Amino acid sequence: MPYAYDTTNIFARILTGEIPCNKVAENEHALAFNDIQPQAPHHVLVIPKGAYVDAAHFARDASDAEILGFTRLVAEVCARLKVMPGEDGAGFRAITNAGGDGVQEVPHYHLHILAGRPLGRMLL
Ligand code: DGP
Repeated sequence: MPYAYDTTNIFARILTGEIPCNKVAENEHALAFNDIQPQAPHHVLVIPKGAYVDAAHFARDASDAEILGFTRLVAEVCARLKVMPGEDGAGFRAITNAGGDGVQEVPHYHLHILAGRPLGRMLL
């Protein structure tokens, strides 16, 4: 099934530099920046630089290099935030919303990294 990617979505415009962001880390394939509506003391969004709508689209169509670059940037963000599990009781939660039932607002794949307080169990 082909995915229709909306090139005008807000994260596409952050990637072009049209809209500013508070950058946390970046590599060839991915960008990490602070969420504009933080739900925890640390709330970072990691996005691929390629045009992927959601996690399933990315997992299916991204190249190995893109997937590796994205994954390594997640690790870099956790290291920068000092929330790698094992570092003084730290830890984090990584979640992604997709589609209507997932209540995804921005149609460019993004992983939420939440940390900095006990996050409690996910009760849905
Ligand atoms: P989701 O429901 O997973 O699509 O969440 C989208 C997130 O994106 C939400 O936590 C708020 C954040 N967000 C929306 N617009 C902007 C923006 O212009 N800049 C930044 N940094 N974050 C944004």
